[in-house]
Amino acid sequence: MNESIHVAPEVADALASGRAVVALESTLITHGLPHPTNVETALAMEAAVRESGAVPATIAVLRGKITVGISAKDIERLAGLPRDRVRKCSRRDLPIAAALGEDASTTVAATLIVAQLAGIGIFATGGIGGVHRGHPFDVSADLVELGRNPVAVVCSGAKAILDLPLTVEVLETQGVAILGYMTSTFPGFYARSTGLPVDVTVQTPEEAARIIAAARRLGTRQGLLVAVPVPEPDALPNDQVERAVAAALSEAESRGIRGKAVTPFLLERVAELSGGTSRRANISLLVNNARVAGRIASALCRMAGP
Ligand code: PSU
Ligand code: MN
Repeated sequence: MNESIHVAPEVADALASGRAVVALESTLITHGLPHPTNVETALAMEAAVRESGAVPATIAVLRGKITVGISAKDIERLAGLPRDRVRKCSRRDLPIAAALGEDASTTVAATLIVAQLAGIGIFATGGIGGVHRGHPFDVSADLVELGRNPVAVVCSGAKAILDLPLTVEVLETQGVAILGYMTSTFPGFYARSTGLPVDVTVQTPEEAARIIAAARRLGTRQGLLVAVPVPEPDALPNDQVERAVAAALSEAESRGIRGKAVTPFLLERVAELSGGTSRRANISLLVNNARVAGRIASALCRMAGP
């Protein structure tokens, strides 16, 4: 095991005995949701993973230690840190946070790297990063790491603030298959569908697990996406999402928001502009994705046998 990574005893035991484990990221705690919704949602995601028979492993950097399976206390501590003072770690930031002894969160990109190093093959989040609208060279490192790390990411597509057709193109370039979970179209994060096609539709956790197992046997190094639409009762209509996203984007442009600040700013503004309905959708899809990831991880363990 990589010496720079600390794995909590419960997670280490589960991995050693071949039990199901699901990785969870921490940027949604520090930058994706406001306090105390962030704590509640992170804990609800862990509970959903447990209910589906798997062990949750929320990943973050704690006082410089890259940790797999942080405690509820640590989740609360991270959640209470001021957003502008906590580092949102992508691949490039991990060594900085580690060397400076910081408390920091991990994005999808960094969580993929750490999960892979720890031997965890399933990971749940809300929406991955992607290609930004009007900025085709602002491409989230999430897409690059998906191409490099053999981990299945359960998500509701990419965040609606992005250029989704271009994001799907880059996923194709990176060799990342999209499995539509009970859907034949790529989900639109707050909305159930973008109308873009997926590579294959799966109807059950077992069907998803079979494809993930085949990828592992083949030994190709890329990840794949299991794309799960937001639960129907909390979904927003596409036109409502588009109106809020367009307004938030033009504000970000005029305020000159750049780099890693773009996504947190847009999520926050869309939530305000939608009267909180986008946030409700975001929480709902996060918890649902954690549940689905737990079921797929459990199905993979059953396939592997005792
Ligand atoms: N999913 C959510 N909320 C979030 C994120 C995902 O529902 O805040 C985070 C993930 O950590 C993802 C990051 O990696 O947003 C994308 O940031 P960027 O666009 O700067 O790569
Ligand atoms: Mn970016």
